[in-house]
Amino acid sequence: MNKRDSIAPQPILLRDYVVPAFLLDRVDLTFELDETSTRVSSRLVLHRNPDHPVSDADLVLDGHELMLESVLLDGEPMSTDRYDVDDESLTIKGLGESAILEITTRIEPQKNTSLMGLYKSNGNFFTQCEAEGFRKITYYLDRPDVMTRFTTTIIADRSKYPVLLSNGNRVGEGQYDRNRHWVKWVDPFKKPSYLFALVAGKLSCLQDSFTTRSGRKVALEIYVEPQDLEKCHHAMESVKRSMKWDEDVYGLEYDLDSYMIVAVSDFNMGAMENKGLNIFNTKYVLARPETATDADYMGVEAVIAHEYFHNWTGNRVTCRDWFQLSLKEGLTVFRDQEFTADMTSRAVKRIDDVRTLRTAQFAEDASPMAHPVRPDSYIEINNFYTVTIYEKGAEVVRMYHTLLGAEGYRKGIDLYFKRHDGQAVTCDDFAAAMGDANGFDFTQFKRWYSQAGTPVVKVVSQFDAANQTYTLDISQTCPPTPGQPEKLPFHIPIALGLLDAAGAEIPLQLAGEASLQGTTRVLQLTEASQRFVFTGISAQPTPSLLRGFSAPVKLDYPWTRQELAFLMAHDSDSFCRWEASHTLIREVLLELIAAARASETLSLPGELVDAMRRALLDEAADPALIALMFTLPAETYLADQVDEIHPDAIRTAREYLRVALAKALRSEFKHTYARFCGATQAYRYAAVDIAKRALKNVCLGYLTSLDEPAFIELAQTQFQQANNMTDSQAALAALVELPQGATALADFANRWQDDPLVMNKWFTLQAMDKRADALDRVRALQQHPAFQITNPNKVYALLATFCSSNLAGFHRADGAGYAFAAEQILVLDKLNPQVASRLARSFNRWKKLEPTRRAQAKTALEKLAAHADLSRDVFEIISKNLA
Ligand code: 0A1
Ligand code: ZN
Repeated sequence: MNKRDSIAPQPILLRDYVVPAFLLDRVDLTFELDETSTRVSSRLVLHRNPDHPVSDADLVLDGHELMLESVLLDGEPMSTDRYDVDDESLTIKGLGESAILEITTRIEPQKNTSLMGLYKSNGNFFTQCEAEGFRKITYYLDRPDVMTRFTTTIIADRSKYPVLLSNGNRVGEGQYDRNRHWVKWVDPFKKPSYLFALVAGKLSCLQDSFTTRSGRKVALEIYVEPQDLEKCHHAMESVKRSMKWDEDVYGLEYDLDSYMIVAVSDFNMGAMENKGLNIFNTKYVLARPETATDADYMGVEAVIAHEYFHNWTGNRVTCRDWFQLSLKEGLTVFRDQEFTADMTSRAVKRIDDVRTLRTAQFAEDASPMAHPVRPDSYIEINNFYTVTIYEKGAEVVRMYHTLLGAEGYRKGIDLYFKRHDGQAVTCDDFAAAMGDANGFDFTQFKRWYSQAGTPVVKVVSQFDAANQTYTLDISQTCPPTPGQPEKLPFHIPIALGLLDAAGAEIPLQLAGEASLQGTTRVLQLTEASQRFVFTGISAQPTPSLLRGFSAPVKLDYPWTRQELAFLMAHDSDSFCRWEASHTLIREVLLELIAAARASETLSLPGELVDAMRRALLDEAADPALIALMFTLPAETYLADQVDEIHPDAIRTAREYLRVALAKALRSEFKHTYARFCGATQAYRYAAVDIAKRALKNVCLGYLTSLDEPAFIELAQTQFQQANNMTDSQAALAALVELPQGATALADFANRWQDDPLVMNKWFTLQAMDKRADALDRVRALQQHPAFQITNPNKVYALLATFCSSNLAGFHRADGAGYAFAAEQILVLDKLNPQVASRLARSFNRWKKLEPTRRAQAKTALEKLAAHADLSRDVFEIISKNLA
């Protein structure tokens, strides 16, 4: 990396962890908010940490982009020679056992486009402190293992900022001077700085309440811009459902008098669990049928639950350091997944989650950014809010649940809270609580935290008619990942069942067992290879493997197409029924991709058509599952299944299959569309209705791909008459690439130009355009008045969608997509490094591209790397890609 090397950002290492030199007894903050500069005064009551190895260590407070006004030690002004200030910190030498420091700084939130620390959005003030944003507000021990009680006083213009919020309980308010008022908040719970929040502005509030099971009444408040107040009801219902569920399933009650949610339209991520004052991207709060799809409704419910659940898993018990991020995130994602499964359809939720895991996390595991669930090094922690930490982390927690059963899992959770409430702990502490509560040894299991990569589990089966046994030889391997050439065997729970020739479940008994033990068994694979022998099996069974996706692995089993069709029709495990269809389609697609590369004629295998027809016509089946069976795997997922990526062959194959299925099942799709086409019914957010809409819209997609006037009219009619965004968006998606698409897009924009969240959908649909000029369209759309480069949602909707999901569009043979991405990354890096870094990840697959594109991508990456002033965020992605 040439001249950069000398000044290249250095990685932070887990093995360098040292406890903090000082601890905080309390902190009092005062904010004087103003249009041109904000003054932050903090009073820190500190004492030395007796556990720190150096007894006279300096106090090093983190601080970034701050203007220091004054420092007082124990009430006396400190002369400037008693402390050092640099770009990252304020260092104070020679402190005694305890000290009271009063520090005043100035900041300019109105200029802050990184959306970290204190910033403005649509005229209001917001904060984002996780992971290291608090240091952009004031000098502080900005690390999660320093927990203390906060009081916060906010002073601001009363007419511009009538609402002043922070964590905990409101204990006082008043008039400060002629125009300004103040509000004081006290948070009774100790917390790390990353959970601090402040909001000030003109906001309207939806109020409600929840009475906890012990009878305490909690005020629920959702704050939004006034025009959005009517879009908060679904969010409020979701809060109440989450509170109830956490009491019922985990025995956990809310602990403050009020629970506040604030929606902001400029936000880097989904939402943030600040104590008592969650701050949300508007995308995960606002919903009404005309503007939000079923997926949006589910997203709101899931993210509300996620942030609410963090109150215990994250806030009451937090992380010792950022390497332990999955301690709170993996656990909280598992909790929100189970909540959604209980609120909607368990099978559908599991399939959705597995699809995300496979498309995004398996891809990450195979990329230069691969890292373990507990990484051991990072350059920029903001780059580690990844699908590995979140989704794979949730799979790890799910495996404890699978290995221990619901009751044992709950015992482990109870012990975890009993031991660690109020503490900042590690993934090892979590594993210890799970193990100790159950007498279960998780030593080997913990390799899931330290080893990156997706294990491959190979199964070989053998039926022995003479001995009536069925033998499974199961072995595991894991491909190398950066810094980890060799892996040790994982502890893998493999849930499975066996079906007889009629499709019925066979009761199972392993050799050596005294009796039959159910029809679904969880085998524990701990060796590199192991043999399992089932006895009393009288005829060749069909195995149903990895039921419910019991481990985040790739399964290698030589299914025949007949077996897959059989499982699609008969498996009692809904996940495996879908999985069989997915495997069948994937295999067909891989053959089609190979044929497309070789310029051979493509053809559709009869077994697939028959199996899919049977599924579509099965009126007893859940329409949501059928819809999922007909949802073809993403181009990016297919790119991860081949040795060398030829984007055009992938697109040709996938489009061929779509149209060929539509031709083969034309009348069945037509019939099914008609069956579920209750367009005039009132919208309900209910699993049964969502399922019908999903299948109906899948059918519409196939039918319009036939390019027949009658079906295009069907889509146009649905587009015009839809009373909900699910149907409207699906119809628009079906039309976009047709000649009729332009009018539909214009109508849509005309109707929704003032609704930023709806306009995001409009940008996304066009970013996914499969026509050859997609890049030109994306460039043109950047000039649209609704596009703003400073708004992360807009960048994700248009630029990130194009670069990371429009495979053939972005990976153009001429390299124009790469040049475009590089140019946008540089622009964004100056405004918002986190967003820039997300875009930079679009290059993660570059090493697997066919040679021409690989060379083009490399050139673009090298050009980026040559910029000496990249943020740490982008530097880390680019340098790891080039390593
Ligand atoms: N803890 C949040 C995620 C989050 C992380 C960083 C943020 O700012 C850069 C914002 C939110 C969650 O898991 O919901
Ligand atoms: Zn989270």
